[in-house]
Amino acid sequence: MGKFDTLIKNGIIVTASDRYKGDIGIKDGKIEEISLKMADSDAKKVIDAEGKYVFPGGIDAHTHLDMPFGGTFSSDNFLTGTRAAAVGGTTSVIDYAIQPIGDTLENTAKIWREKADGKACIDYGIHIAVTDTKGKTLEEIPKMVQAGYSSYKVFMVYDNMRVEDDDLIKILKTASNEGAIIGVHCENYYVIKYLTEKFLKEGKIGPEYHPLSRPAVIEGEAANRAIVLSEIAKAPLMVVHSSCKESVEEIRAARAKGLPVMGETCPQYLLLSEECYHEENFGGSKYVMSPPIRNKSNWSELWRAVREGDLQTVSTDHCPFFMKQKELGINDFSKIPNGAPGIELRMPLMLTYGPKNGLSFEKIVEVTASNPAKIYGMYPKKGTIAVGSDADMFIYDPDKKMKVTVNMLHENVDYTPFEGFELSGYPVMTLSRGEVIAEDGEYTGKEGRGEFLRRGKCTVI
Ligand code: DUC
Ligand code: ZN
Ligand code: ZN
Repeated sequence: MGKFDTLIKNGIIVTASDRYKGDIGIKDGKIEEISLKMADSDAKKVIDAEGKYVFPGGIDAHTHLDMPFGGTFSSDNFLTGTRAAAVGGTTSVIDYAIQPIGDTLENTAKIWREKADGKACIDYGIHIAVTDTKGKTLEEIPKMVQAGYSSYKVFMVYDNMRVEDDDLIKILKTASNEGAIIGVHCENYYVIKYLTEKFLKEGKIGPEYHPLSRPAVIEGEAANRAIVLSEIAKAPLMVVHSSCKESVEEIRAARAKGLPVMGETCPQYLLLSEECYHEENFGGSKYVMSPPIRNKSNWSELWRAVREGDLQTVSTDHCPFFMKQKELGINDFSKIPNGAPGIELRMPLMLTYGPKNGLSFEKIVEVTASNPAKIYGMYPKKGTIAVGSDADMFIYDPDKKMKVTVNMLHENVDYTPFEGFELSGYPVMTLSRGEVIAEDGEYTGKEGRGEFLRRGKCTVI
């Protein structure tokens, strides 16, 4: 018997820093050896990746699986969502556990583990969204960080989830003392409330008013406020889903001052524009997410920010709802469940549209895999192709041209915001801890094989 369980040969291996043709030997779920040429006889199973790329498995650090929102639940659970992720080349997710008001963080984590364990098909971590600081919430943070929940989230908007600025400072202070990072959803609650009430009173009820009720300027304002609060708390900060120039400018200015501030964006903000809200027959509701899709004048600045390192990660904010669920807001745009799918297409979209916008494949690996692993305490177990790392990878065929249509996807939802997008290549095989879990557009692994990622301390990059 060979010395490896699996050998991937002849592929072009891409990491955040390298691109070279080589062979990868895998044993017991880990990368055992990388060299220029290995013998087939060294392995029980040989995968020929000639003419293809081998990328580290994607890490989607921002998903909402099975999430309660606006009287319903996001339609992908841990089984369907992570299966779709695997087909699209993503091998780890970090999902947001939402603290039920009045509940403990420990129980919040338990609720989310029950949603995920036995269902997740790829490895998963959990960020905890702190929604209620009454009781002993803050005191729980040190032990939760020890247990592997090393990142937190705060919403500045949404009734039932948001916290006020004084609580945000306290969470920033407490979590950062433990080496955790806080991601903040930055928008101005009171302006949204004011504009929403005004539009509805004027009979302006359609999805096209969603973006008008949440203008870019209030994302910039809230990002600035979160940054100031983090400076006062001397805490690192991640501005999640930055959608526009206004918030990018705040992140950039903070970093230029030397503050430990980082930023994330998502493919929908890089590729879609606000005209989508005018799609007929309530079609605009497909794009109702927060922050909203912006004017296309933001695209070049967002791509620049990813290219030049002002933004460190590209995640999805995957939060799908069927059109039937979107209809909860047929007579009131503010009742449309916020969110859209994206978990399956992130890697193929980035690998097609990134290079057209000046991103090398190495840079794409950095923002979709290596940086999330580093920031969220998983590197080098995850996020790279290196000896000793988990054998999480996907093989990408640059000749597999595709045109996106919802029917080819595995997400549990009846539309994709990227319908009709051309793709210049596609993942043809995904491995997680050395096991082939997706091949030629189908999930082939066992259901529920994903493991909880007990993450270490976070890092500012
Ligand atoms: N934004 C969304 O669009 N959905 C879920 C949560 C969020 O912040
Ligand atoms: Zn958010
Ligand atoms: Zn989100």
